[in-house]
Amino acid sequence: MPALIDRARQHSERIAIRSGGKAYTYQTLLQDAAQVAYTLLEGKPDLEEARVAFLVEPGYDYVRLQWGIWLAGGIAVPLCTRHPLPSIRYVIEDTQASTLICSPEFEDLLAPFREAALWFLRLSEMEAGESALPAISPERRAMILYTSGTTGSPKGVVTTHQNLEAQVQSLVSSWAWSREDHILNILPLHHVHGIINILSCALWSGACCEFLPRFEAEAVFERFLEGRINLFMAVPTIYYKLIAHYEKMPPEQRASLSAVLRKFRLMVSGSAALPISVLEQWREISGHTLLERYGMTEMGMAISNPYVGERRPGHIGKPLAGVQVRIADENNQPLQDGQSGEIQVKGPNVFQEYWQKPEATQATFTPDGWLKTGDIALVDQGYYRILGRNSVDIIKSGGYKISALEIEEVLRTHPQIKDCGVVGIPDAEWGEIIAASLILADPEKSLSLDELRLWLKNKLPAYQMPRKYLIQEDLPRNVMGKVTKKALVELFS
Ligand code: MLC
Ligand code: AMP
Repeated sequence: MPALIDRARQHSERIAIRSGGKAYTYQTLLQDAAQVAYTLLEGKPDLEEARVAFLVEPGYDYVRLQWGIWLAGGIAVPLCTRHPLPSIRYVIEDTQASTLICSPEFEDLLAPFREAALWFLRLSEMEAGESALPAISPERRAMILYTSGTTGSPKGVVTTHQNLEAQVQSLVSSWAWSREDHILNILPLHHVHGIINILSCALWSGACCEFLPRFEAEAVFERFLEGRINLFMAVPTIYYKLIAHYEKMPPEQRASLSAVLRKFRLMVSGSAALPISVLEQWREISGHTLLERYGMTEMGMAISNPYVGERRPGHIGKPLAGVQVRIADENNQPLQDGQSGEIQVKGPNVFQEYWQKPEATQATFTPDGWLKTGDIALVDQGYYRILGRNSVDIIKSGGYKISALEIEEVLRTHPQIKDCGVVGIPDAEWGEIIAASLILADPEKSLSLDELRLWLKNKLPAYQMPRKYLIQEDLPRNVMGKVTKKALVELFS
């Protein structure tokens, strides 16, 4: 049994999950996850790393499915509840999922798969069983999460149970998690921030993870005011939105909220650069200097400001326990402190492979096994500071990593669009927002942007939608004819 699940037996009577107005103990979670496992196994001894894709809102059902898949020896493939059908189809087909599980609200969306040769399971169909569950060794593959890159389609990041345990253990010790902790989880559960840093660290520690199915500032503050929650982790956009909501509240409500926030043990920001202005405003409101940390789907967390000690604004901190980090030049040679280069990472936390993409896997590691993150940084008086990325085609918006090239590909399939260029432009709330420059197939015919938005709606998730458009005769190009994205960013700015 994976160590994360085995440990739950030490906390059986404690509350593991609060969701949908109910509280579930570790004991209940273990029993319900075993039911999922028996149902999936159908009497077989082991799922042998079959991919099980599942689509449920963040909450208790998500956790029991994830644990059930692991107990049965499967690979968990969480699907994004906000994705349109083409993105969901891509993941199901790319992983060659053998089973698809969903809650009732997603049955219509997933109806096209009912005919496919995969097993379509409803949440209500879980059965009890008694036979022994398979032994799962730590090297076995546990999870596939999808991430966008600078080439090709999204890639499935495969992590083993060992990788996940290393990612969790490093955070649990660095941030002093304990069974007394109670965290609110408002992040999507198809990315490491919500899955590892919040959910799995809580369950590893015997703590309680409380869910809201989606982020809403008012609902978050209501939960805070109940007084149980003592830990919070989110992307900078969420802190920005919380600050905006706080500023609209009447003074007496602000005072009681600030008083509650001051009692929190820890508040963390990550997944994108935390603007110093947000850090300072949140400090005014809550009394906390947000702990900023740095991570990536392929490795979990690698660098963090200290739990005890100076949290330096504008910096991501120092390497976490058990994680090796270096700054390297274009030839993968390590650089001195103060010199800027790529962040490269090694350690048991680093993922195993991109699902069935050996060339992409090889390209993301140096010949001596360092993960090339693509993030450019330098070490400044012992603290890492991010300077940018080595590709303009990667955009971070609301904490989501987005490939400009994938959006361009979709736009080019529109009959009225001959060519296009997509860029991220700086934005205080979202980090970056997506902007698209369009070259029309027939300049005589106009293109309605409202119609374009409607057309895109079934093709791209909301967070990948361009927010600004420019119609041009041609894109800015260099002497070689290559589109210069930096010039495009300036046009929008
Ligand atoms: C949504 N909207 C956007 C947008 N996303 N506008 C600009 N840019 C974006 N990226 C608009 C919608 O169109 C809508 O507009 C309005 O905002 C509300 O939409 P929503 O979908 O309801 O948004 P909301 O739920 O408020 O989403 C905001 C958010 C979300 C911050 C909660 O983006 C989020 O959950 N981000 C976290 C992603 C995450 O977990 N990343 C971690 C990756 S792991 P209108 O006009 O219709 O109202 C990783 C490693 C690491 O990075 O280090 O952690
Ligand atoms: P993802 O691929 O979605 O896991 O996103 C990983 C990327 O998020 C990293 O490669 C960084 O570019 C970015 N990131 C994560 N944390 C931070 C941070 N604290 N500051 C700046 N960028 C960050």
